[in-house]
Amino acid sequence: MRRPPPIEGLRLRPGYLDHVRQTHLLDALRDVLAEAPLFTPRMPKSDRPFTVRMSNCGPLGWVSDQYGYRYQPLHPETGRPWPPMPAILLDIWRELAGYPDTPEACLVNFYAAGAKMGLHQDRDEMEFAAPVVSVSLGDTCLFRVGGHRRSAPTQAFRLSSGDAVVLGGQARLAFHGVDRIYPGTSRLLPEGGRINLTLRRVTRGVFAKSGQRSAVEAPHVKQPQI
Ligand SMILES: O=C(O)CCC(=O)C(=O)O
Ligand SMILES: [Mn+2]
Repeated sequence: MRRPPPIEGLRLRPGYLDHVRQTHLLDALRDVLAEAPLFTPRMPKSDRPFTVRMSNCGPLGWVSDQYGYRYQPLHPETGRPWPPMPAILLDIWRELAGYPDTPEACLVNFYAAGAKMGLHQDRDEMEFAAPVVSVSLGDTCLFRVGGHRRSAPTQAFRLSSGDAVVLGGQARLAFHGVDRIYPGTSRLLPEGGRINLTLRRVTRGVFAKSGQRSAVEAPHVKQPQI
């Protein structure tokens, strides 16, 4: 079989998080979800519910309802601010993103056995120079990615617990989605299912704008306590 052509800017890191880091991340996520419970987003035009349930952490969170797709600082059901991003997610961004400013949103997707996500572009952000960094936990899924048009050819591969994907460069605006999950392929989540986390920069970063190195990378600058 012919190998599909590489998609510029798409980086796959199979096994990026070992089991210990996966359990640390899951513990941190449990705290996030206790403060910001999963909600069911709805499609703006049809008002149909997504099959995926969602939450967020960080200063901004992605939501979808009859008024459209957007980022907002408050949980749509509790009205409270999203919880801060756990340090382990900031570490992952620093390791993988290659972008000097911190992420502003981490979208948490929970896929139960029959859930999926149609082909879409992540384009509600104002900053496309920052990649979207994705980490998966729990059951394996079939992830699909293509080009800048919905009709462009796509390729699909499996993402397992601990795998990371970076959508940068040309791939930043590539159509992508999740065709299905494979129930029972991981024992990380006691009830089964899949969690996907996507770290996003929403606004143009101050360090990116000025071309400076960020405080998190510059060794002489004291780290803020998070
Ligand atoms: O679940 C995934 O792997 C992808 C999620 C995604 O594309 C999104 O939340 O925008
Ligand atoms: Mn997406």
